[in-house]
Amino acid sequence: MKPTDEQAGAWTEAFESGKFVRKSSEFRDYIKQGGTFDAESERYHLYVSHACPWAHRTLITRTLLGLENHISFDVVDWRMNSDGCWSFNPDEEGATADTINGELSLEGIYERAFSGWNESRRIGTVPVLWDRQHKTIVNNESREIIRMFEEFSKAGLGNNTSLCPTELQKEIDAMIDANYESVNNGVYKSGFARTQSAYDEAVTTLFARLDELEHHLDGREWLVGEGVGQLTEADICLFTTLVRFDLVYVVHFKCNLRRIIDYPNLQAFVERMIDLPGVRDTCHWHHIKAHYFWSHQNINTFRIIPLGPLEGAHTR
Ligand SMILES: N[C@@H](CCC(=O)N[C@@H](CS)C(=O)NCC(=O)O)C(=O)O
Repeated sequence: MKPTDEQAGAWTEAFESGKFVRKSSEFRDYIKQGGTFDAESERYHLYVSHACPWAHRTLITRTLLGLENHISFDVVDWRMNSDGCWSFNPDEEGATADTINGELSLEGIYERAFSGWNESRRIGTVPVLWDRQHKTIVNNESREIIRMFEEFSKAGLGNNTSLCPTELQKEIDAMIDANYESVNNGVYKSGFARTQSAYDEAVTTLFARLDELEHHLDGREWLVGEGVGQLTEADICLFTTLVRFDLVYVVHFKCNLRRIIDYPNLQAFVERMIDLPGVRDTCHWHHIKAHYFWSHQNINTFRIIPLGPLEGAHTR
């Protein structure tokens, strides 16, 4: 269950000529019917942060696939310390203890799955999918975790819907790919840029893609599929970034050419997603806002949390 040397390595900030480069995730096993990690009820557990767009994907997918009674979860404190480490703090509203392993920090979970983790220079990220049976991390890459949740439907668990029907899989993957570097990771590349040119490039690419998506959503409800489209993983992956945009990224990551509220189709898309059953309950505005402005002291020295915006997805 150990990550390979190639896969391993801290996610965080490897900078190449002032550009933020995201490291790849370390644990890449898969839930598969009849496999080492079989799709079974009450066997798997998610560790998430409500602040994190990547972790948010997994909670929304869990809800939309009706897996609430099959996959449990714990929530870290919104405060990420200066080393980039997450901790458990049940006294914080919306956060929990580690109810499975009793650890005080996420690093403890990683150490359990990979002995020597704490001595390595790696830093544990959320989301984490934990297997109670093998007492290890199955996977810590959001895109793969949401895809493997489909296996539960195949095992007759959940509400028998699919967010990645086979006939749309290619289109879904192409859409997720097209939005990943430009938008999902693009906001981080903008915010963590250490040169003007790296920032300029990230922001220009980000808004060029948002313009395209605004156009793409003309007359459509969802990103992929015939006609108005149908709800898929691609929508979830875009949504968790867009819903944080006006609240955080415009100011904190300097993504300020426009706001999402200035794009009628993107704003309508965000609202459509929030109105899906159960999705609003996965949005924890305080965790989102407080986390970014407090945790990245390198770009917000005095940890001042802005009061606004007065209106946006979070006030709906
Ligand atoms: N590729 C990962 C990225 C996960 C990730 O970077 N999560 C962030 C929170 S938004 C994290 O835990 N970072 C730890 C740190 O900043 O040290 C995924 O999509 O699951």
